[in-house]
Amino acid sequence: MSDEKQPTEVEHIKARSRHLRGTIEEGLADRVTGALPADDTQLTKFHGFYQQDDRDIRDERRHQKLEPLYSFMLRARVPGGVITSEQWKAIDAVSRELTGGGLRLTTRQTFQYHGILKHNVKALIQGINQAMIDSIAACGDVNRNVLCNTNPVESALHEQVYNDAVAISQHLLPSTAAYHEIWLDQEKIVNYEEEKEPIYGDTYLPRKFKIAVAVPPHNDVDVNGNDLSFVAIVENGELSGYDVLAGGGMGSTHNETDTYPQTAKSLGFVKPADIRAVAEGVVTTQRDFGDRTNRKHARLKYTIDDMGVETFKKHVEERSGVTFADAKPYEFTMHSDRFGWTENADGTWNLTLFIEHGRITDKEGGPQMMTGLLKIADVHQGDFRMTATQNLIVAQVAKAKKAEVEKLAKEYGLLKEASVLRQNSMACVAFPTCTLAMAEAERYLPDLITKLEAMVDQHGLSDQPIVVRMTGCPNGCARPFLAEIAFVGKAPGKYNLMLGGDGKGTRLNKIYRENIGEEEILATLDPLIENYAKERNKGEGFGDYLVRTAVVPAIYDGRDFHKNPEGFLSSGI
Ligand code: SRM
Ligand code: SF4
Repeated sequence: MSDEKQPTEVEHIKARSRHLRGTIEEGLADRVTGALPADDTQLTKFHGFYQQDDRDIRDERRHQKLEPLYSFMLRARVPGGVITSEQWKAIDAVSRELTGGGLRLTTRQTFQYHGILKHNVKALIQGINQAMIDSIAACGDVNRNVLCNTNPVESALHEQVYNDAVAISQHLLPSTAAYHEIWLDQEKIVNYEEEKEPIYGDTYLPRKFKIAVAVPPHNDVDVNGNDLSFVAIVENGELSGYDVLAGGGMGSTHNETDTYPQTAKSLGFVKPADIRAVAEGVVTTQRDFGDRTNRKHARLKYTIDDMGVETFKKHVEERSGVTFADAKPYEFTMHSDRFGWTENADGTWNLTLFIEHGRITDKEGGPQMMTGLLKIADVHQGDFRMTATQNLIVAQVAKAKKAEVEKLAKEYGLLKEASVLRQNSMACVAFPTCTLAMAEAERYLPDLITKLEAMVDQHGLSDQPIVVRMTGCPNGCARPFLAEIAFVGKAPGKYNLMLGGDGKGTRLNKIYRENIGEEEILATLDPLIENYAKERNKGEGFGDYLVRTAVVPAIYDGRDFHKNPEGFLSSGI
């Protein structure tokens, strides 16, 4: 047998899928099982949905000799997270009729439905498409939902940047008609061999691919956690172009040091007219050079780290026909959303609602958030904007409508008081739906935050924003490795405690304690918080303080993530 590394099984599945068709239709028609054939569960991701099962009752079902309670999670594609009131009403109706209930705003400015039974998937996809929302390429080895800054300070500029984000998303969509054939009953292509995928080719990308567009000083989209980012450069009040960053990503595997989170590297500056060509150049370089033999080494960050930024940049320049100019300076000062009312340049208003971990439901005996948002959609003529930190902006509210929107938001528990610590927290879905979760996240972080609130209060820091994130595993879905404090799940009730992000999303944190439970988390953080309260410099954030006082090293390159330089309290882990 040859020593040459072989493509992974997923590569074979893509290659024989006839451009993502596989046997999805046959699998849907099979009513004997609630599941789809294993190969097709890889392909459905490209159509926006994942097969899952309720992990809370997995053992119970096994004992009863029943198959797991399979259901599906569907993620929509909403570039920049903008959705009209009419669309909001439609997605609400679809949720009530065809899902396990509620909506889940994600860390990439879109929404997910959970608990969809197999026989409802098609009706659901048709339902959202009737509202002009689709789920094409929301998941899978392609470019996914394109992020764009949502908190416009200068509205006209934001509009322009948003249009660029939509254009990139559109440009990088797969060409296959599979989605329209399977879900929207479009006539089938007879000779699919003639169907072309000009950008992706027949096996698509080696791995998922993510793009963000940011407007400094806000880094709400976490440019460093994306494969490709465009940072708007504003000169004399006009958009002069974008600084391009490539090779960011969060995913890693516990105890495998050749996997790591990475911050994106600068490629240089380009004009607005060039961004589509550059995006395509980056994508096709990754298509051709990304590692198809090991999915843990297949993201763009490894391609770039392996070939070097300069070589990568040359490939992109050759393919795009665009020469990068020197990067221009910009500064990020904010990582989170601006809650409450803010005024737009055109005199309309935005109301940013804090939606804890993006979960929107009508809770039995609790807030009826879902209904509240529906009522707001009934009276609101502007749009809704989902943020990259799982929150929701009721955007462009006419001055005359402000009082009515606010009254509804209060009445339905959408404007509840939350500490700055809570507002700056983010957790991934994890249990019970995520198949990869090792520990709780969304269901546990709210309680832990309550305990941390007491701690920061005690040390007089209740007004200090500290970015806290939790994930149920090291895949990094809430971008934990860019937080000032992060908890990364290792086992039920156990987390790696990560410290040292800079509160702006430009520096990675570092593991400080491994595999610890709540008691030890609180006991470890308390003296650090106490010292911070006493010793911090004016305006110094918690993460910056920890780096200055050598609790953790400053990590700007993921290749240093597992190193343990001498002299830090975190050393030796
Ligand atoms: Fe994620 C896989 C949820 C953003 C890195 N992610 C998953 C799956 C689909 C689990 C699976 O493969 O079976 C999770 C479904 C849970 C569920 O029940 O809903 C899941 N990811 C999410 C969401 C919903 C988390 C949230 O709480 O909002 C986010 C949906 C974003 C979206 O709308 O597209 C989500 N995932 C992210 C991010 C953050 C981002 O993109 O800004 C990351 C880190 C950035 C990155 O990609 O490097 C992320 N998710 C992963 C990975 C690790 C990828 C890697 O490079 O190793 C996986 C696992 C995988 O791909 O093998 C994963
Ligand atoms: Fe699941 Fe892990 Fe992503 Fe959390 S970080 S949603 S546990 S894959």
